[in-house]
Amino acid sequence: MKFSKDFLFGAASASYQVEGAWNEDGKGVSNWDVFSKIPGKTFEGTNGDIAVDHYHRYKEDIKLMAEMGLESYRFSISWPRIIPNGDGKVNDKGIEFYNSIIDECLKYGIVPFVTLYHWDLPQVLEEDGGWTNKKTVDAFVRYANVCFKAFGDRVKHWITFNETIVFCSLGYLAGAHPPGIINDPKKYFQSTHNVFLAHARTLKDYKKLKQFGEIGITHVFSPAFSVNEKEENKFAAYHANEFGLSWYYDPILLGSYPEYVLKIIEEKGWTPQWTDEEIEDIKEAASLNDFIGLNYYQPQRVIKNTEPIENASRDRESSTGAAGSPSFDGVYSTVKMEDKKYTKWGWEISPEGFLEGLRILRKRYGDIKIYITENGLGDEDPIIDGEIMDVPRIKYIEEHLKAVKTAIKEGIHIKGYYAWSVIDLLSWLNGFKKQYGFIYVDHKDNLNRKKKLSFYWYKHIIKTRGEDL
Ligand code: 8VR
Repeated sequence: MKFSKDFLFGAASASYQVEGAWNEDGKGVSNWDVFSKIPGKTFEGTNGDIAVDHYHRYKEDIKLMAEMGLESYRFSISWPRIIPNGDGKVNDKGIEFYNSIIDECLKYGIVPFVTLYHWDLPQVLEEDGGWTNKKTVDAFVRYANVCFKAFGDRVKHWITFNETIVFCSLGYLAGAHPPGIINDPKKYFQSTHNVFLAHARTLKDYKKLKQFGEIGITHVFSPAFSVNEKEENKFAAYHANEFGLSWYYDPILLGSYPEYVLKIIEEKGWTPQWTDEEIEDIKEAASLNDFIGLNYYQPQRVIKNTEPIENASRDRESSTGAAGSPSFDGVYSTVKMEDKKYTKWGWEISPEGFLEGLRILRKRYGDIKIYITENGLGDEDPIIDGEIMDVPRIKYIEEHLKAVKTAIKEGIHIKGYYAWSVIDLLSWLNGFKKQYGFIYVDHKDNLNRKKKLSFYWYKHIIKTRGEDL
């Protein structure tokens, strides 16, 4: 089987992780510009001031993407580049930059797939309460409208938010992302609701503009599985999926929050402050949502937790995705299993978990349109005789693309696959050590670009539409 002609083979990036030029051409300061400079917050104090300098080298980078045969480039827009203080004057130079990126893509026939929010919030808004403040919701909707009007004639694929669960939980429970708040479930749930509201209102506005593109959201897709058949562990996995999956997918795809979670947060006093009108907006927007974007890296293996809650992830080290700590509410724990394979950063490698998760998703939400918006392997790539021999990455992507193929055969409606990442880039908490790209960046030699083995491999896969997989 070949992947159909309208299936998009792509790769992704995010503004803060690639652009650099953090204070150039009128860009405002983002929460990450500030947070990454607090001692101890990032690996070896790395930050995105320069990142991989995509801001100045985008032409070279997009040319390489074209050479690879990439059909679509998923990138994000930096909000503070467009509206420096979050809610005030629009920065023409920012608009100009993304116009150039978009036009450069289109020059080669690469479809731009744009994320409006991949975590870099204008610092002014962060200081005013960030996602816990409804003002941020209004400011986001306005920013989104500015983008639709500036780019919507050429951009027909929009993602509102990237991984709400990550920036909200690491921001308000683990303290490992801005604003660095530890263990505040009330604020955590409030921030998630405000993001869903911003998503809903943005969709309503987008449809009114009649630009006839598609719009959706990207979520982490990390289904939880019980480690065995024990009832208490099966219940732990159920609980993990209600809080980690249903809480995020239900409001977007069904237009309402899951009853199980609502009941518990009510008892605990964590229910967000919301109005009937807001709940109504979320309900209405569900039918306007065109697709769901899934970022899949690994499943979670879950048991009933027996450790004190204080041992939940509360710092950088334990917040970078490896299993082994209790959930914030102390109900379940994620564990590393003897018989599974893991990456150097302790992320499980499981294409089977991917396929199984897709089946579960279909059961709950029906035949929705899906894009795999991120999937890939973080590694330290071996260099042999000057060549970057990233064979494990090829293997990883190959196995996950096979799972996508099987899912499509079963009738699951997947319309595109975006490898994370198109080029080596800054990891939020792991610096430049953790590589994901098809294109290598030489930090010892002027950030020069070099094609990896996977570059040629992905090129072949695209060209043959995955026939050999
Ligand atoms: C996703 C994020 C993306 C990347 C990839 C890979 C980290 C990283 C945590 O959660 O959307 O920005 O972020 O995962 O892993 O290392 O920077």
